[in-house]
Amino acid sequence: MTSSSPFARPDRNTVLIAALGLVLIAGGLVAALMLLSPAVPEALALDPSTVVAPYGQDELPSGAIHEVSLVAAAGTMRLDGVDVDNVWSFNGSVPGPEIRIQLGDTVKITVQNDLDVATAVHWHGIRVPNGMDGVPGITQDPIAPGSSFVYEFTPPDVGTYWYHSHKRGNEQLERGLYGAFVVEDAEPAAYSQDVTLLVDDWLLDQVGQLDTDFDSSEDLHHNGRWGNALSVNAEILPTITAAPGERLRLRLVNASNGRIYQLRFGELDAVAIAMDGFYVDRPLPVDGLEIAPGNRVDIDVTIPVDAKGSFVIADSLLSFSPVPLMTLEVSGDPVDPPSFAPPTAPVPDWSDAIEWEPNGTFELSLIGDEDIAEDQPTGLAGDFGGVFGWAINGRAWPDHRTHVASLGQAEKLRFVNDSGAFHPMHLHGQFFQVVARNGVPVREGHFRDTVLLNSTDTVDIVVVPTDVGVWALHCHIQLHAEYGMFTLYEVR
Ligand SMILES: [Cu+2]
Repeated sequence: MTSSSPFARPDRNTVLIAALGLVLIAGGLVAALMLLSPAVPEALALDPSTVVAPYGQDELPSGAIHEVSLVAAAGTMRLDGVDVDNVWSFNGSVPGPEIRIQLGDTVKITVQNDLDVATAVHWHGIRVPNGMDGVPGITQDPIAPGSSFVYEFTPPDVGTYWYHSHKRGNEQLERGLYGAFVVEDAEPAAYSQDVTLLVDDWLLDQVGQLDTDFDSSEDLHHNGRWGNALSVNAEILPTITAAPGERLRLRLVNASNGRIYQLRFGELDAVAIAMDGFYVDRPLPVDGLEIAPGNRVDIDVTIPVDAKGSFVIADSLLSFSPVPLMTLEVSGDPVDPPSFAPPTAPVPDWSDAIEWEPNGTFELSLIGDEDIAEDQPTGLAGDFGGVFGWAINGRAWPDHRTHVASLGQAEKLRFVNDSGAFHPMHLHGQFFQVVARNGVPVREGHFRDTVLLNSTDTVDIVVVPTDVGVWALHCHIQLHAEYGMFTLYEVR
């Protein structure tokens, strides 16, 4: 950590103590509520057409093709006054170039790998044909050093997405291989500014260089790699400038390897209008919303006409020590605030699913070497060190059981977290709704592609599989996925 950095390295023990506190409370609750949940022999009838409709839009391809070239290579990044060496980025910048298109447009993206190691790029949250999903070894061969791969697809949904390396993410994401991907509304609401904010935390050493222990055993055993320098668009405590009365759409992406954020806007009135790309059915308060690795949240904030000066937007996950993320500097002549209702979209109510039996249960845990076969190939990262792995149903990748789902057939899945650590579970290729937490029905009013499980949470989701193929289902804490918490979800 550099002496000029205002941020203290997060104390992992503090995070763990907080997590374990939740364990005790939630554990009892789960046990009590599970006993109360009736077993239903068969899922209630549900017409998939009523639930599939809000996902896709019948937009025809516009015919516009955006040819994009992304070159992955090592370079240098200026952070907190220091040239950080051996950052890996797309086109020499962190984040990589923002890809911003209209609904119906096609992208043709050539990824050239000028790194010394193989890579692949995943378009997080975008429903792409399976072969374009960027999961090496599953949907494509890794892009070898010196070679390239062309991704071509037409995103079917508007929203805030992002792209990132899906190969050895604990190192490649951490070094900077990510960028934003926005599919604009056909008729965008009249925001004064539309700003993309990729939030990331860097783990820097004493001289401001990247800590290169990407496989730290301590991080691996706990909640992944948490950095000591919080950045937005790879800038520490950047400033957004706005005039009084302006209304901003902030598209926030959590690009961190492991860190979870809870934003605090202070005196500013901010509501969430989209989660993981999709509009919510009613605006949600932003304060207190958990934003886990992989999650996106779109925020609608209006600067009061009589406001002036600086407003700090902070992360308050650890409420006793909020960390400033960025500053909103209000200056200039006031403007008339754009007047329109925050954008929303209808989201079907699947709360009946509380009665359904899960079609699949995914127990998340840490397993020791006695559970891992000696001849088992190593994990995605390569090296378990023969000690332990993060597991789904007792199996650490590549040991796994593929879950098979039927196209268009709604199903409930249950995640059970017994591990004492956080796990933001990410399903590729489909969206889902959370319908229960710890046996208690919830109506979130939005879809997701990534859901956070606190240390002993049980979470039920409903998925209507909309795209065939073999999709990844994994924890988005990069070290957890890399060391086994990864399985497959096949839609036939
Ligand atoms: Cu995890």
